[in-house]
Amino acid sequence: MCTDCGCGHDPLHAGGAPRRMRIELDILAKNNRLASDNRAWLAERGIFALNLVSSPGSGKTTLLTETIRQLDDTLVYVIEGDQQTDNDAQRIREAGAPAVQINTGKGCHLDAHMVGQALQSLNPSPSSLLLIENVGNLVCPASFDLGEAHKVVILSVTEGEDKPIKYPDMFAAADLMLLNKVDLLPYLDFDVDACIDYARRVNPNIQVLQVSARKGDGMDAWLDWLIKGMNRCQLASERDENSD
Ligand SMILES: Nc1nc2c(ncn2[C@@H]2O[C@H](COP(=O)(O)OP(=O)(O)OP(=O)(O)O)[C@@H](O)[C@H]2O)c(=O)[nH]1
Ligand SMILES: [Mg+2]
Repeated sequence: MCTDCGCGHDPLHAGGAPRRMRIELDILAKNNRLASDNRAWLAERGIFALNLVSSPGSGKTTLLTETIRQLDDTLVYVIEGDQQTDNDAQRIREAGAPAVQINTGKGCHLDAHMVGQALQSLNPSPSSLLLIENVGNLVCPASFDLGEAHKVVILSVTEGEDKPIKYPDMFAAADLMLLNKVDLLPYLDFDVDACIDYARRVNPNIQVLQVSARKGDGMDAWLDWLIKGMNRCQLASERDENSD
């Protein structure tokens, strides 16, 4: 349970004391203020920021390294979140992008304060792409805004098609679901249509792309989604600059 990080998910004491609820609300309110600061900082610079969320092992880092390799004429920066190790940041650097690793220790999610600090050391260039890989956890990161433009939830086909209805908060918070490891579909009984239907039951507006970070299927559509987002973000920042 997450008392250490204060994210408020406590299966043993669900519906607990009012004091606990007040502390949780204070933590989320403080996080939201810091997330707004991050969002303003990113918007001023026209940086398109995404918060990638999923269970452990869905393929987030593999997707990021492939994305960095394929977007070789785009400035990409990465913030990595894991409880321990800097394995993922090393993988990102090997793929050619600057990365900062945050270790959350007992914590099970990134928060806006951590990301604000990481932004200061990473110092991403204006008009760049910032990819934040959250700690592998399909529950707690849903509650914590980091200042991103979109949450992108990655679900791999080895996890079972019912995850969107079992962990609805995450799929409700995300604007895009990447269904990863589709190269494994021939060996599984995963029902893609049912999975998409479940995701749209909790979030009728969620976009869905089917990808294989390992084999490359669907990567063009994902890269296209990223580039359109970056262009929109840049235009909005130029509009704001001209209206000042
Ligand atoms: N077959 C297949 N395997 C994949 C694909 N994407 C990732 N993997 C494998 O899945 C495993 C986990 O991949 P990672 O990229 O480390 O997953 P992650 O979500 O970053 O993991 P955490 O950071 O620990 O949460 C690795 O063995 C990858 O090679 C894919 O599209 N197809
Ligand atoms: Mg990873």
